[in-house]
Amino acid sequence: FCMQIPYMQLLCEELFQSDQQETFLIKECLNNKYTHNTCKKVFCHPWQRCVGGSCICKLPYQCPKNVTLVCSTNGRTFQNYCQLKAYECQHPQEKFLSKAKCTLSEKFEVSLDDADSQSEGLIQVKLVNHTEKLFICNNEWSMNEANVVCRHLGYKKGAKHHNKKFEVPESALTSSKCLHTTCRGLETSLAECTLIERRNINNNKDFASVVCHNEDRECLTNEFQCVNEKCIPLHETCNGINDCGDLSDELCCKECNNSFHCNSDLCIPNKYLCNREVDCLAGEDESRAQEKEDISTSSMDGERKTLKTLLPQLKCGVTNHPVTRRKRIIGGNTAKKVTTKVT
Ligand SMILES: [Ca+2]
Ligand SMILES: [Ca+2]
Repeated sequence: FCMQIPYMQLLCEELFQSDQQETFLIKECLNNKYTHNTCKKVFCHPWQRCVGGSCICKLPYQCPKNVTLVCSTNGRTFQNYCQLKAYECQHPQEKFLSKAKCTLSEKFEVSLDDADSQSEGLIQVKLVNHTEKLFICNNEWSMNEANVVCRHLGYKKGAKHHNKKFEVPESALTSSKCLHTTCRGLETSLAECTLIERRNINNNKDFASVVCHNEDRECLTNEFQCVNEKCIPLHETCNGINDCGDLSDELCCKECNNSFHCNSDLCIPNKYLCNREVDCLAGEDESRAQEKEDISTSSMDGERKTLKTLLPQLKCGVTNHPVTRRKRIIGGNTAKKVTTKVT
């Protein structure tokens, strides 16, 4: 409609530009179509390697050995999570199921509870070695988790909304527990996320919901087009949350909203600061000395971190990390000790 009337076109362009100015996006950078697989922006997964600027699949044997046995959805036991993920990288139908040797016919199930649609609703999960289905708690529920739920259910672009209200069914009203869920946002199965059974405090009926992305359309002027062609509101760019699902909304940011700016113009969540994992390529998220509790929980995220520690990395702060001194040999002689003054 804008484009048909010349003076309206000008007005529209101005409007569009003012929308653009409200964001921290770097326009030239967006042309490169960076994603979570661009290793000049982010680290590749431990089951990938960086070749020519892109993360590509490792072969399972290139993974570190002997971490923890894991089971795949096809009932095969792998030596560790990295080996399974490296295999999945080339055979996407085989996904992570559980952190143990496979036992007969165990299933991890995710379903959406809504009478009218298959692609939206409250989320129910049946964990491995459990019989009951639990709803997901709504606290700390973000697009990171919603994207993983939809991807798990086969919606490649992930989620469209993560906070739509749905009617709570009878079964949920009597439920005393819910499942607290945190994901990194790039998992291919919800089973890889941290899932913790929690008492449903005060019988809160506020459960997590999701609307999965099952449409293709042009993005509006107040929307950002992700590299995977999903449309998200412009104000959700550069906020540390992987709303796109392929991270493309966080990779070209001159500043960040409520999140941390890495030197590579990537925004990461504040909770990734000094969490003993390097998230910014140059390690600036871990280079500031900060007091932080160890929040390690049992999940594949912990396993992924363990795998990452086997790769070269930086340490957080300056305290509590004794440096091993080695005598360096230069030209066959022991190097002289150099005294440096600390000011
Ligand atoms: Ca975002
Ligand atoms: Ca970090």
